[in-house]
Amino acid sequence: MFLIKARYMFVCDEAFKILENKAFVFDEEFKEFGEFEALRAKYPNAKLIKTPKNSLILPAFINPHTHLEYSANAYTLEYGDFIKWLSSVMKSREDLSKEAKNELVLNTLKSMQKSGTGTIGEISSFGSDLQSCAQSSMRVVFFNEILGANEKFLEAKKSEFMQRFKASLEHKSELFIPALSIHSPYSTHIELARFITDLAKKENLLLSTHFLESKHELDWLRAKKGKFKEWLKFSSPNPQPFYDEKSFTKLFTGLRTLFTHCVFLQDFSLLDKKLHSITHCAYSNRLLSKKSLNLNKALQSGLNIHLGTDGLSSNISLSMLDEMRANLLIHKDLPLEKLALKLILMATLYPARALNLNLGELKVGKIADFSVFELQECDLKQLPLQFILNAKEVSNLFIKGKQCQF
Ligand code: MCF
Ligand code: FE
Repeated sequence: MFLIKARYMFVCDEAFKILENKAFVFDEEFKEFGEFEALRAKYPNAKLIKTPKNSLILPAFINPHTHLEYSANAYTLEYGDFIKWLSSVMKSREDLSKEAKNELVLNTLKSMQKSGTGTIGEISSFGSDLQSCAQSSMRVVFFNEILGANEKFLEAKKSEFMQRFKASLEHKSELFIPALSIHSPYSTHIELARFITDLAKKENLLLSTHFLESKHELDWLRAKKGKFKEWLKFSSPNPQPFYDEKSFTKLFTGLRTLFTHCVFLQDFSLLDKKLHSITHCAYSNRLLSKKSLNLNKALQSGLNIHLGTDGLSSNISLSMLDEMRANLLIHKDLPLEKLALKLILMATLYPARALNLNLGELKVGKIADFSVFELQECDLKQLPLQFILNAKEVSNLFIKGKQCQF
């Protein structure tokens, strides 16, 4: 049992409660919150954890969408248009994934922990990130990805996928959660998509997919034309879309799914408020999509909207703090202080709900994933905003009550 106190705590409940000069007792879970002296008397054997004088404790960030196999990218992939980026991925993905050796992936995970992240959702394209994700102290939801549009290779794709999926199952633990990803509607044959949704139903697994990220994708699904028609000719001479927006989202009926991007989604009612959520990646959208998600409209739909960084394939940082700062700059129609509160929930409570994990909030009974930051005094109303603007690295990070070593 441990005892810790802080000048401030962001509880990260829906009301965004801030506790001042409080303490809590924890083991793998949060046990009790209250006054420091009272808790010390009640739990005399609890080990005291030292914190800086002006400290803030908040739930560890959850980044539900990363691509660690692309961590070697900087200067290689081309930005400004989605098809341009995709062509550069096709050209360089083998070299980039070779460069993303265990050591690079482990260091990337460590740098994410230093910026306060305790859980990630990793989209694994090749399986070369498996060992590092399984051996790291990070909590990882490991989304094994499938894609393939060419009819000729469907069986080969399925068996190659099953090998990766089974290898991931061998590492299953409380900190390593195997899951599934259907890459996108333009890249994944309907037979492969059904193969994955059947597996998700049978094994009760989480799903992730990229959806409506570019105007090209919308044109392809709606009007069966545009730049994707040209681009997909490498897999068949007269390509046709496998789905429209409705039939694609229908595939995920009854399945807990994270839809990443949705920049060009107009009808939010296609998604299920209980099971579906949207991962918003501001940096990635700026680099690839030419348009940003209308956050205000998306939030008003009542869906769970949360933040993710995407990979270094379309970002310069995997820090949720950097991602929040980008969000502060682009969503100008939302008042700054209010937006700051929302963004912190979009990096804690909301992704926890999307992933169905008992995390994201400082609350008795939740798993003790939390970070400690040092900060400066300021007006309480400004604190969440000032924290996002100024915070870089944690003083401490705890995952399942265990202190991470950096
Ligand atoms: O989210 C971004 C942009 N949209 C789609 N895919 C990816 C992103 N970052 C990396 N990817 C990967 C994806 O998992 O790039 C490949 C897939 O393996 C593109 S399709 C050959
Ligand atoms: Fe992505």
